[in-house]
Amino acid sequence: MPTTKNPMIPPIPNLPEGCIPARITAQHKDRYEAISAQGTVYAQCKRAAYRKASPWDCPTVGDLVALEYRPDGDSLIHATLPRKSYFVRRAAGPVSMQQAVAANFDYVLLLASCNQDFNLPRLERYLSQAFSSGGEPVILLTKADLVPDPAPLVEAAQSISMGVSVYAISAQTGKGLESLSRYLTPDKLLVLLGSSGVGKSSLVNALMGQDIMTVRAIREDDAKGRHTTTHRQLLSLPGGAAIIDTPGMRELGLWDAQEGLRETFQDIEALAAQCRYRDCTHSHEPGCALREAVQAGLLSPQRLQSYQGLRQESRRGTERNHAKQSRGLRPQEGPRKKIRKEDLESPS
Ligand SMILES: Nc1nc2c(ncn2[C@@H]2O[C@H](COP(=O)(O)OP(=O)(O)OP(=O)(O)O)[C@@H](O)[C@H]2O)c(=O)[nH]1
Ligand SMILES: [Mg+2]
Ligand SMILES: [Zn+2]
Repeated sequence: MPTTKNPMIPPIPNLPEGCIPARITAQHKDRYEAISAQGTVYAQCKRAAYRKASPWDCPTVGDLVALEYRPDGDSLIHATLPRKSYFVRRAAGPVSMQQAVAANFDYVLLLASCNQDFNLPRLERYLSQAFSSGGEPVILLTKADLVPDPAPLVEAAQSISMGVSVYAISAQTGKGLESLSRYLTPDKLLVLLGSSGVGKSSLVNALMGQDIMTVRAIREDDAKGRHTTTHRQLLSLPGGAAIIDTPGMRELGLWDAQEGLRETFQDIEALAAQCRYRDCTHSHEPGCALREAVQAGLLSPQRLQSYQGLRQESRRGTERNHAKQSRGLRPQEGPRKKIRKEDLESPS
């Protein structure tokens, strides 16, 4: 019987009787692939244990679970253990419920490529997702071999990164990969986030030292990816760390990130608190602190624009999800009147 000492499977006290810890590495509908002291196993959720489970309770890639090992047939998952970090999306179904789509990672590697597809507002959006996940974000500018000097792009990314580290790397030449070693220590779990075609799977292969994940050329005309990776997959790296390769953001359904948005734009949110109207749209209202800051040269108009765009998109995403899932059960909202802060704050 193979016993592996894998840093991805820590000892866990008080598991249900007869269970061992296991880490979910992939999901195929109701069937899971996991690593455990028994090696790689296939497993399903134990019916009785998950009868009343919500989508949130169900295992996802990266989760630690309590596993009843069965040598002949699928093993049984008795419990999903609490998560220290996760990405969520709204689960399909009649009620709006959340579902985790990757869990327990330490670092979120945000990838953007040094080609014509480089786009700061998109990077800001990914950053907001990363901040709300509980993992520590790191920005990687991929395909650095395609530009004579990636420094200007690194600087541009730093201008919006809120202190998050930015590295230029190339999976093809290996340039810059050594800067990742500080994140690749044993028992650390990394997750990749970025649009299709930025080179997530290529980075995984470079770190693995062999071609495990399928990689496909991007479209020549607009440099967009072809959605090659369709499932999340956790792989153990040679040094003891592990990495979760993912499909692009759209496939992950991560468009609803109000909370992370707040962190990415802390500076703007702090300023916005000084607008005269509490529900200021920062477009035409008198006493708008944001427009005043732009006029005074204290805030870049592009940054305000990208904040506005993301806020709208995120709000639309939320509304779309709510609408889809509550099927008209939501009360109708009338037109809202502007509320003055003074009206709320002064005792009357
Ligand atoms: N020049 C150059 N090309 C790269 C580099 N890394 C990846 N590519 C190319 O970019 C294309 C897309 O790479 P993938 O690794 O499949 O991208 P992905 O992010 O996994 O894409 P999806 O799975 O669709 O989300 C392939 O043609 C790769 O060869 C790099 O460092 N330099
Ligand atoms: Mg891929
Ligand atoms: Zn305002």
